[in-house]
Amino acid sequence: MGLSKRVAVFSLGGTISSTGDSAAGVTPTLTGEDLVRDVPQISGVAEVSATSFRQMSSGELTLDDLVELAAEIEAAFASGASGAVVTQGTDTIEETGFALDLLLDREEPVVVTGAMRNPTLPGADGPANLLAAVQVAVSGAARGLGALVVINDEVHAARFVRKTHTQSPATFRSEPAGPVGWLAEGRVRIVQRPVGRRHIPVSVEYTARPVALYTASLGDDGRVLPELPGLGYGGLVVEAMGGGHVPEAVADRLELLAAQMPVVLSSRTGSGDVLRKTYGFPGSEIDLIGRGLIPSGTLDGLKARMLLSLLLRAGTGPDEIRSAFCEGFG
Ligand code: DAS
Repeated sequence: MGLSKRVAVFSLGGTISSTGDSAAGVTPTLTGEDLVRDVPQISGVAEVSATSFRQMSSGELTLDDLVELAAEIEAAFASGASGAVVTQGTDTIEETGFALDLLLDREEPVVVTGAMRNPTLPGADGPANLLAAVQVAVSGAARGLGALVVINDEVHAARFVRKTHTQSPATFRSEPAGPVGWLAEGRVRIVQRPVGRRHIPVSVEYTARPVALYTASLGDDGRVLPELPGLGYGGLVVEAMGGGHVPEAVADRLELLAAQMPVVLSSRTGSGDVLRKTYGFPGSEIDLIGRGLIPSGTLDGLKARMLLSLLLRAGTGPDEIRSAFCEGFG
C-alpha cells in the first residue's frame, strides 16, 4: 500500500549537494534525485518527488528564481502534494525562506533545508536535515506556519531565522523568538505559532526594482548614498546602529533619499525591535522617522530588504509600503 502523504522536493544546490576533491574544493553536483536516494529512511515517511530546480551556490540565486520556485511549489500543492521541501545553500536561507514565506499563502508546510558539512566530510549533516525536513513537511502541526527552516533538528520560522556562524551545524538562530519547534526521534514538536503573516502576490511578469542595503558604521559619512538613485536603485534599507541610529551627516543624506525612494530603518544588531520614540539627538530614530524613514519593526536588514524588494516588485505604493512594515511587522 502506498504512503498517503506526498512531498515535492526541489533542490537548488549548495553544500548539501556539493562534492569534489579536497584540493579544488567542492561544488554543487548532486541532483535532487541523488539527495533523496541517499536517505532510504525518507521512503518510510512520504512518497517523494525530486526536482533539480537549480544547481548553484546559494549566493547566485535571484528573486526571479524564487518567484519561479514559488509558482512551482504552488503547482505541486495543486496536484496533491502535502508539503514541499527546498534544499539549498545555507548562506542565503534566511533570505530565500522569508521570500517564500511572503510569496506563498498556503497551509501546506514549505520547508527549506541545507547542510553545513558537505557529503565528502565525516559527520555530513545533509541526510539528517533532509529527512527531518520531509518529516516536518508531512506534519499536521507544521501546517499554517508559513515557510520554515529545518536544520540541526530545529524548526525555525523563516521570518525570524538567521545564519549566525560560518561553520557550526547549529548556525541557525531565531532571535528573539527562538525556534518554533524541534524534532525528537523523528517526531515533530511545534511549541509556538508566529502571528501576523503577510502575503505578497508577485508573478514572474513583474519587473525587479533593486533595493540597496547600507550598514552604518563608526566615522562613515554615507557619501555613497547620493549615488543610489543614479545607479537604478528603487529603495534602500539602512542597518543602523543600535536601536536605529546613524551619524548626523548620514541622517542628512538619508533625508534627501527618503524624498526620492522608500528608505527603511533597521538595526545592525540582529535582534529586537527598531526603536520609535526614545532618543531625540540628530540621527536618532525619532529624528530619522521624522525625516521620512520607515522603521522595519522586528525585521533585520536582510529581511527588510526582501520585503521591500517584493513590495516594489508588486508595484506597491508608498502608503502601503509604510503600513506593511509598521503594521505587518511593527
Ligand atoms: N555553498 C554555500 C551556499 O551555497 C554554503 C552552504 O551551502 O552552506 O550557500
